[in-house]
Amino acid sequence: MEYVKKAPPQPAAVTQEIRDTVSRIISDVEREGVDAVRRYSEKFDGFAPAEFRLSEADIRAQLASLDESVTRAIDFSIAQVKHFAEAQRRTLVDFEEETLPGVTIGQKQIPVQAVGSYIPGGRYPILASAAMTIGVPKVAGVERIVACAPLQRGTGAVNALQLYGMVHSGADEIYAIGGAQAMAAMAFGLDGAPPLAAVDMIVGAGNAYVAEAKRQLFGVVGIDLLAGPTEVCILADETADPEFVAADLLAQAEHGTNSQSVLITTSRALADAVTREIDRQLAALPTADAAGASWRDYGEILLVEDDEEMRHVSDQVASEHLEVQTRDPAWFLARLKNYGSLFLGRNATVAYGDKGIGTNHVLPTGHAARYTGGLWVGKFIKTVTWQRVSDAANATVAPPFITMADTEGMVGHADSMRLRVR
Ligand code: HSO
Ligand code: ZN
Repeated sequence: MEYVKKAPPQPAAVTQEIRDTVSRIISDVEREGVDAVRRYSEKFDGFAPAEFRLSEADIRAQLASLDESVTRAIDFSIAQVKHFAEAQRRTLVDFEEETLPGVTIGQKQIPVQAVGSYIPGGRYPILASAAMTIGVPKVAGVERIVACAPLQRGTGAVNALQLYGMVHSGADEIYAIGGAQAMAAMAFGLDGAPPLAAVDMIVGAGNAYVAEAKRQLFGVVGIDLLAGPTEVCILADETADPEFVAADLLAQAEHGTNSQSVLITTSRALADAVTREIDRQLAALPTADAAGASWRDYGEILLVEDDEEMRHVSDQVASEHLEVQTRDPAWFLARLKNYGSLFLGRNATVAYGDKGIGTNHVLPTGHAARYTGGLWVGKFIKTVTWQRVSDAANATVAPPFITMADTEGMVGHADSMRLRVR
């Protein structure tokens, strides 16, 4: 493998400063509740509303005059994401098996009862977030979904189109709280009238502070995964269109100044053409400040010998999004092991997934694709187990287990089993 473009070394994304700040916010919210949330909202958002929970009337007023072409687009996105989540839900089944005569063991799917979803603000008011983190737990059967979103700077309000997404994806309660303080508020709950009751699990992407808050709150509540800066990797051979490849690399690069875009190719001619295309497209891209910085500091082009090496290097990169723009994408689908979501063929651009073609856009970053997939309906469902034993089956299972317990010195365990065969 040869680097046509190699990213210079970069500092770690999560600093000690972020860890310490988040830890202070979390313990303040745990101890002081709503007072701490108010203080941090004023500090970070420049404003704290009298009431953090949006009332029905607030919501109605905000949704009254939205651009219908945009709300229709959001409806389409929510419908596609829920459709696929419903199909995935059907793969999670309850079943039982008689593993020995009289021993019946089963599994059962039970939705998490209360979920807190974070809808990020940041550089762009992403309109598909709610479908991913509210629409999907709704399909899972979660009874109560709490959404938190930051106030937009200067307006004193949550973004109205994001709010539309939250309401239409199925949020039951919506709070105007942002950042690490939102994650702590959902995890611990907040007193007040009405109170915010603590949830069981917090999900959603956000900035480095939000991700760090989830990491520190894991255990108090469940989490989905730790989403860092967006990543895209594209596998392309000489059949790929350099204009498409460059556009897809830059699309994810515009997220921020630290998004990672990687091209792995078997064709030096394509590598050179994509390099030229990136410069050409950046010159006209209104978001070139971010996209250009990301490409300069994190962008890479790797030249490999053949498809076999391409898939091997790709599995090491373990990118959040992986596009395959090669002669035979099916060959890669059958063999690739590490990615968050795979986009096959020249038409399947990552942006379709981002905006709601149906797959979830909350996906593993920072090499986490080695051990997990992304957010999906199954993350909101606990697969639990049960067992039942007939009178006659005691004679089969008790003796070996009594032997084990006696050997371990666990007399109480042994006695509880001996009673069954007395
Ligand atoms: N690429 C982001 C999601 C997104 N991009 C939404 C644009 N809109 C993380 O997967
Ligand atoms: Zn994106």
